[in-house]
Amino acid sequence: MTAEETLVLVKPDGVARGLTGVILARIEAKGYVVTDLRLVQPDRDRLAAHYAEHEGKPFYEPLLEFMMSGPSVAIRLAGDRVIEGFRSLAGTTDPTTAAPGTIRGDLGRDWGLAVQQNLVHGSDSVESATRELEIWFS
Ligand code: DAT
Ligand code: MG
Repeated sequence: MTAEETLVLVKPDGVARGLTGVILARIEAKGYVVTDLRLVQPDRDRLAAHYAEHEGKPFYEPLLEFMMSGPSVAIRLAGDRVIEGFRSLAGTTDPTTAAPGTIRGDLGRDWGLAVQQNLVHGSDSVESATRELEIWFS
């Protein structure tokens, strides 16, 4: 049986702040396996596909602008229950209140912007993971 897979992104803030290594170290220390990894400068079409569920929300345009502001590191990650497990490692969306011990809680903060810069993305379901891996690794 094939292990579950998820898409993780180290977003432009994480790459720009030089945190790719510490984020990868946390993922590897947890025991998940990186099976593919690439530095990607996404265009608007790729991001619109990735964030389709958020179209029309107040933070949508700022989110796309932020995600186009620099490269992200796209990671294909494998392991049993990796979708749930990485979301737990990442912490909740708002970095101000994300639990200490999580990536967002330890390494992120509010910068007073229209969109939260919270360092990482992780797929939220098997369906999302399949869709998002195709978007970033095709
Ligand atoms: P997550 O990344 O935790 O799955 P999401 O899918 O709801 O969160 O939103 C995508 C990104 O958009 C999120 O990582 C940060 C930003 N965001 C979400 N809700 C926001 C809000 N209310 N205000 C500002 N930015 C927000
Ligand atoms: Mg999400």
